Amino acid sequence: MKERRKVLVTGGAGFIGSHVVRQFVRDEKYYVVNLDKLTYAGNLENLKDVEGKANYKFVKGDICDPDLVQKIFADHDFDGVIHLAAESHVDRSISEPLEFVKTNVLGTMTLLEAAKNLWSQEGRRFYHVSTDEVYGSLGEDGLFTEKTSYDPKSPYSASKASSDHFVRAYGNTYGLPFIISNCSNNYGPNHFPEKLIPLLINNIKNERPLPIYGKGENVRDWLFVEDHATAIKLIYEKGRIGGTYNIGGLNEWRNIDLVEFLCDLMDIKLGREKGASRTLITFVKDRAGHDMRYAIDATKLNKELGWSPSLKFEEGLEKTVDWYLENEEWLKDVTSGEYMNYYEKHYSHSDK
Ligand code: NAD
Ligand code: TDX
Repeated sequence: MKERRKVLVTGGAGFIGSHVVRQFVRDEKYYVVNLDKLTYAGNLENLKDVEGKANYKFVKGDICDPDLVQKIFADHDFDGVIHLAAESHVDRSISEPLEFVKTNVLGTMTLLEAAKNLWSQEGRRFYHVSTDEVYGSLGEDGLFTEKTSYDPKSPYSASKASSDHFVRAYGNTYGLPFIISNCSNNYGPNHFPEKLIPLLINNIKNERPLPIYGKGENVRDWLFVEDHATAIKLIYEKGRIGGTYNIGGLNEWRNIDLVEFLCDLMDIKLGREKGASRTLITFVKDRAGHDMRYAIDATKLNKELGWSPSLKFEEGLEKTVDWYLENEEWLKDVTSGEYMNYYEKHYSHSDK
């Protein structure tokens, strides 16, 4: 058998990362090393089905640790890096902005330095997975394109914009072969229940209040996580070096409309009276600096690489609700903190 292509995925135990890792491990031509610190957002239960596969290795560690990162690069001679590790929750970035600078900016720099110093550039690619939030906030009209100027407005988006800039600077200054994609809001299985959709699913299930910031008029463009992971694999394999790709679902929802739709869907799933869950909706103080609207134009990705979302939102949301209802243990472990013990339990007798 031909030698496998080695790829380093960072943040592979998180929400999107676990779907990316799974897609690459399923493809036998890859050998995947997953470097993840297992912060509160990292959960190895997301990856039970790939554990023990011959073409997969998990390394617990911090992308901000230069010795570790350099050792991993030296040990594996990767063809490429898919960098997803980050602090990802906007509300947390408002209360703890420095954590976001550390991981998202210094962590990215640590990886870039290793790639610059330890890679011969030929044939490699450093792929940074980023967000549409770097473009700021839209008014009622228009879409973010790859040419939209950066205008980040939260500490989270400022840290992601900064890391995007550093990736491009390493390309320009040192010739590092890079690709960046900027994606809209994801939803789907394994989403940590601090983010809107899984938080709502969990609260509806437990008949707890559904906190809606402000008037619920903010708009987000939602994409099923598997479709994002498919786009990432395609861009990694076929995207143009030095290129930027926007990824999005052309699927805008006002928060309040989404919440009402989800309430009605879950009433059916849970056998509750129609309208029961809507009574849980509670308007709360708005998020500081809350971006009004995000919406992505993914025409370039569609035209150049033929990608388009595979699922309609209604189907994706139903799949997501079904997953949460069928995976009660996952949700229980995550909300109780039990999942944090998983690493100790599963790896205490192995060298991983
Ligand atoms: P997540 O918070 O679910 O997961 C982040 C992962 O990174 C976790 O497994 C965590 O343990 C790991 N991590 C954090 N700090 C680390 C460190 N210092 N060293 C090593 N690992 C560390 O995030 P997500 O929602 O899966 O997002 C993944 C990436 O995609 C992020 O870069 C995010 O900015 C980007 N993104 C997310 C969305 C979205 O809707 N969730 C949309 C567009 C882009
Ligand atoms: O309790 C809530 N109530 C509420 O009204 C929460 C958690 C959110 N919201 C609103 C804020 C947003 O308008 O719902 C919308 C979605 O919020 P989040 O799920 O926190 O996502 P958002 O802030 O849009 O950012 C997400 O998408 C882009 C991800 O967390 C980022 O990592 C990604 O880059």
